[in-house]
Amino acid sequence: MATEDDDKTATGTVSRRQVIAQTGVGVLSASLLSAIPQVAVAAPMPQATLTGALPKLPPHSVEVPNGVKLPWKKIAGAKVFHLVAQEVDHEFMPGLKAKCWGYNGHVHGPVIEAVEGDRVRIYVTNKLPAATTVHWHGALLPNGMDGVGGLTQKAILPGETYRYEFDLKQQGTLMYHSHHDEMTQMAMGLTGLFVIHPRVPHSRVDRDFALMLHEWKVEPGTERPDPNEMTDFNLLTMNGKAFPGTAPLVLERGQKVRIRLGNLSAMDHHPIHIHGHQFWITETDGGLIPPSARWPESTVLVPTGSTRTIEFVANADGDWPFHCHMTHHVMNQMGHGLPNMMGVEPMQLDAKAMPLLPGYMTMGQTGMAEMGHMHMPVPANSVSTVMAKGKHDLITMGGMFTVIKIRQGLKSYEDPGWYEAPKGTLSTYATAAELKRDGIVTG
Ligand SMILES: [Cu+2]
Repeated sequence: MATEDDDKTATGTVSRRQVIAQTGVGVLSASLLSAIPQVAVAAPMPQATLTGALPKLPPHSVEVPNGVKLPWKKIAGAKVFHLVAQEVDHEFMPGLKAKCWGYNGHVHGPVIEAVEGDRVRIYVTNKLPAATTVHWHGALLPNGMDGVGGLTQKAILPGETYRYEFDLKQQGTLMYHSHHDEMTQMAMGLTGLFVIHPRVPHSRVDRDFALMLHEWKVEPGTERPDPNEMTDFNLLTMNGKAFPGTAPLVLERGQKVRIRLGNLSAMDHHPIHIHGHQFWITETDGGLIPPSARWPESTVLVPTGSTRTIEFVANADGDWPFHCHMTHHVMNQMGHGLPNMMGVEPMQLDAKAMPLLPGYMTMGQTGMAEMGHMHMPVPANSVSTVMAKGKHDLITMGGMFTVIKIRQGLKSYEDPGWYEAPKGTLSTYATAAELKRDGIVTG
């Protein structure tokens, strides 16, 4: 069985643990559960002016936060890759692990990176307990290389290795995934991104990131994702990580940035939103959007089975959220069977329940953020709903969420820590003098 070796990065620390009981109450000792872009034209955007102190990235190089790229070697004119489908001990975030299925020891699989016009030869070895195939999602290729079990090829049995070989006739952000028992195998994690750079660059960027979006059901206390889940996903990830397990995207101010987003979630699209900036949507998995047809956005909808690529200039310092805007996708391990406790006055209920259930406490009556301040135990292999510690307080989001950290004068792309807001640029408690000056009556 493979283990991951590159899962060290986290933007927050696990400092508090708590849980939401299925009934909407927490019981300390009981079994608990689940709980317009700055540029005015579509393209091109201005180039960044950099100091030269930062690491130079090679051409045709995509960065994979929390992930890796698949190595290759050139043999007789072909780029040769080797994917190994296997069970992987995967950590979604500190405190939450599961036995998933991935490739080459990673969930999701390593990003395959190549250049338009390349001939690729990709060997796939099946070390899973079940038959599998690999489909090259979005690729223009011979039918027999399409990787659809039963239809275009025999399934790859456990222990077998198959060869896929084709010319890359396009550029863009594609994906790869199992196309055999799809429901089970993709829910277990058998997906990856396939980036094909154009032979002649159509727009130059300083940074080029690849993020795969996914959704999972991992019942607290269990060790495997549940592939039968259709609606109640409790773990939403970017590159296999749930915040605070996601690595920040660290940018030098002024850099031009591309982010490629792929989505192979079972059932959901993800509207991915950026703070403090605007971007252009430049590509789909069908290729480049002509500049005249692009439009500016701060949220891009990434349908399942699709990729979307955005480009923007990182022109404002700060710690900016970059996250799915479906609010249940930015919580960790929510139990969706919770009753609505909003507005409930719990005092009498608590008084009556205490003698029967020592430690009993009603929770959720003003929302979920309160959970973050309670020190509650959680079941084995589960995490709290709200738990990331930020600079100013708890961050009341998790899941499909990361932080874009923009600074000036970076020496490296390591996490620079939290942003220090310059004097006069931080929202703070309004003073009595300010309220009086502006005629604000607070009641
Ligand atoms: Cu989402």
